Amino acid sequence: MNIQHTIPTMDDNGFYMNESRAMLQYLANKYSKDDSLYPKDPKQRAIVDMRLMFDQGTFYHRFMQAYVSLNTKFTRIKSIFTIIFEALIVGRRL
Ligand SMILES: N[C@@H](CCC(=O)N[C@@H](CS)C(=O)NCC(=O)O)C(=O)O
Repeated sequence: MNIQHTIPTMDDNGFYMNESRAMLQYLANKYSKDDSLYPKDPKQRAIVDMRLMFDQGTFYHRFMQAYVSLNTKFTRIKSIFTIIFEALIVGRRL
């Protein structure tokens, strides 16, 4: 179904998709009763596409970079406190 084995993955009657933003575009194109969610007017649609690309290419990317960086720092700080705890409380030598 999805060779990347990521979620979300979608099965629309045998038509398989991954990539969440492409799914949203497909679902709006196929099932929307009007064009309020995904406008047909090129300029209006461009605004929606611009926000989808911003989410994918800028926001998500930078958020994950920040998360990984913070998580790495947190792990390092935790290991320092573990060493201090073991030295002071458990009595292990530094
Ligand atoms: N660009 C993809 C990202 C998909 C993705 O990375 N999904 C994550 C969960 S949010 C996942 O399945 N990770 C597991 C993995 O990469 O093995 C989308 O928007 O759907």
